[in-house]
Amino acid sequence: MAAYKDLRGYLEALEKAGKLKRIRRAINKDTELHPLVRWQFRGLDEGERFGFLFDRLVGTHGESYNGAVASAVIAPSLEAYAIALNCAATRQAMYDRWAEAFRRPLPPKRVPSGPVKEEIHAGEGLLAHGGLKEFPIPVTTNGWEALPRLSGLCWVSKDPETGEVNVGTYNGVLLGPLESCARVSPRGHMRIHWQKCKGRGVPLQVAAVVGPSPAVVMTSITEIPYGVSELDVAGGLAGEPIEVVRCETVDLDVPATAEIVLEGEIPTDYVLPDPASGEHTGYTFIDRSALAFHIRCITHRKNPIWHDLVDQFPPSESSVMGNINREAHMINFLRGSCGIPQVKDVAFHHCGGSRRLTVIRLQDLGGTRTSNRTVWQALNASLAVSTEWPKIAIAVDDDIDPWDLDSVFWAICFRYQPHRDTHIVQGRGATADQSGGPRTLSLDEQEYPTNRSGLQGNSSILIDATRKWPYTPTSLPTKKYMERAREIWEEEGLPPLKPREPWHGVSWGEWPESYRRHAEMGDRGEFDKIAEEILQQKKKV
Ligand SMILES: Cc1cc2nc3c(=O)[nH]c(=O)nc-3n(C[C@H](O)[C@H](O)[C@H](O)COP(=O)(O)O)c2cc1C
Ligand SMILES: [Mn+2]
Repeated sequence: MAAYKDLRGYLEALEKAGKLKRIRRAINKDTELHPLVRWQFRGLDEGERFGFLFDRLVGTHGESYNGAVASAVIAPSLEAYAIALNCAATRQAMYDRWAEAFRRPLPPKRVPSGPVKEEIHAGEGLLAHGGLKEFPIPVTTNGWEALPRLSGLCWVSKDPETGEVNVGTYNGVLLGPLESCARVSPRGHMRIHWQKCKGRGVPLQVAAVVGPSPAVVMTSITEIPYGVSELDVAGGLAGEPIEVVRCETVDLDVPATAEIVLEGEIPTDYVLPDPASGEHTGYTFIDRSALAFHIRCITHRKNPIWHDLVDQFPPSESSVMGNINREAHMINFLRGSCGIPQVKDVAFHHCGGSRRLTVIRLQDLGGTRTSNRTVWQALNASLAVSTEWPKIAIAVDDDIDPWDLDSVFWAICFRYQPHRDTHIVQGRGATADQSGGPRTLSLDEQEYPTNRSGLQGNSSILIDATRKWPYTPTSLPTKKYMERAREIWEEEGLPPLKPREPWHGVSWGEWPESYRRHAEMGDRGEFDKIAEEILQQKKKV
C-alpha cells in the first residue's frame, strides 16, 4: 500500500476501516473534547476504540476556530496503530516494520513548496489571524490542567555543532498568541541542543510541527539514538523520503504536507515553570520546568486539522505505541545483542506506562529446558536498556501468555518463591515515578537518591517465575479433547471463542507410568477395571 502523504490521507484510510468517528455538533474544546476522548480509554475494550475528528469547536466565551481537531487518531488501539504503520495488525508485523525502517532509513527530499505554505503569517501579518489563538487547541486533563495543551508537537531542531537534525515530541501549553513552551524530559534530545546553544550564549532555533504524516509522528515519539534523524527513520517507515520545505524564518526543514508549523526560538538564558501537566505514569505533575518558546512565524494549510496526541493516564496512544516499540527494541536487544535465542517474546504493559513492567517469555530450544543461568542473563540484561525501566521484570515459561497478566500471575503464584527467585537491583533511576521520593527533594535526588549513609538510587525487581523442576500436568483436559470440543462448540454456533493460554493440559515431566496407564484406560472408558485396581491397593493406617 502506498505511503500516506499527509495526516488527511491517513484519516481517510482510518475512516474507511471504520476506526474514525466524526463529531459534527459543536464541542467546547476546553471542557468537552478531552473528556469525550478519554472516556473511550476508560470505557471501551481496545478493539472497539477509534480516532475522533471534531469538525466544529467552540470556546467557553463563544469563540470559534479555524479548522478541526483530530484526537487519538494515531494509536487509540493496536489495530489503528497498524493502519498508521501500514502493516498487518500483528505484533510481529509491527516489529518488522520498525526493524526495516531502522535498517533502511531514507533521508528527506527537499521540495520548493508544499501545502503547509498555503497560509503564511509572518512579520507584520504574524498576528493577522490571532497567532496560536486561530487554532482549536484543547485543554486535556480538565479540572487539573489549567491551560490548553499543545500535545502533538513534533519539535525540529539542529545540533549547533554538528548540524544533525532531531525531531522529538514534547508537550507545551498555550501561554499567549505567540508564546508557548516545551516540557522536555531530562533525556530529551532537544535538551542537548538547548544546552549546547546555552553554552554559546545563543537561543535555539526550532520549528514545532503539528499534524505531519503518521510516519513523522511515530518517529518523533520514539527513542531513536542521538544523532540519527527521525526524518530519515520516518522515510524508512513510509518507504519513501519525507518531502520537506524550508522554514521562513529559521534554518530548518519541515514536512511539506504538515497541517501547521510554528517557527521560532527558545531562549537559553531562562526557563519557565511548567503548569500542572498530566504524565504517562497516571499522575498530574507539578513543580517542573519548561523551556520557553517565542513564535516568530506560523504557516499552515487551509482549514487546518489540529492534531491532539493522547498521553497521560494509561492506556493511551502513548502506551499503545510505547508497548509495541519497546517490545520490538527489547526483543532485538536480548536476542540480537545479548545472544539469547531462548527469548521468545517480550511484553510491555499499559499499567506500567509501557515502561515499568515487562514480561519475558522463554522457550525451551529443542525440548531442552532453558537453564536457570540463561533465565537470569535475560532478566539482568533487560535492565541495560534504560536507567529506570523495566522496574519490574518477570521471566516466564513458554506456556504463559506474557500479555495476559492473569496468566503471568498464575506463574508467579505457583512457580516462584519470593525469597529465592527474586533479585532487587539498586542504583536505578526513577524518572517521573513519584515513588522515588517526595517532591520536597530536588528532582535529581528524587530520580537518583544519593544519600551516602543509606541506599543509593532507586531499584528494580527481577522475578524468575519459570518452573525449575518437573511439575505435574496442568489441570485442563488435554489438547485432543479440547480440540474435539471446539468442533462441537462451533457446530452448535455457540459464541466465538477467544482462547486464552493455556487452553489445554500439558505434562510437565512429573507423570508416573501407573497414572499414564490409568488415564489411557479412562480414555477407553475402562472405569470398572481402574476402580478394581485402586480398590485392591488399599493401605491399612
Ligand atoms: C503523546 C506523547 C506525549 C509525550 N510528551 C512528552 C513530553 O511532554 N516531554 C517529553 O520529554 N517527552 C514526551 N514524550 C516522549 C518523547 O516524545 C520521546 O521520549 C521521544 O523519544 C523524544 O524524542 P527525542 O528522543 O528525540 O528526544 C511524549 C510521548 C508521547 C507519545
Ligand atoms: Mn532524537
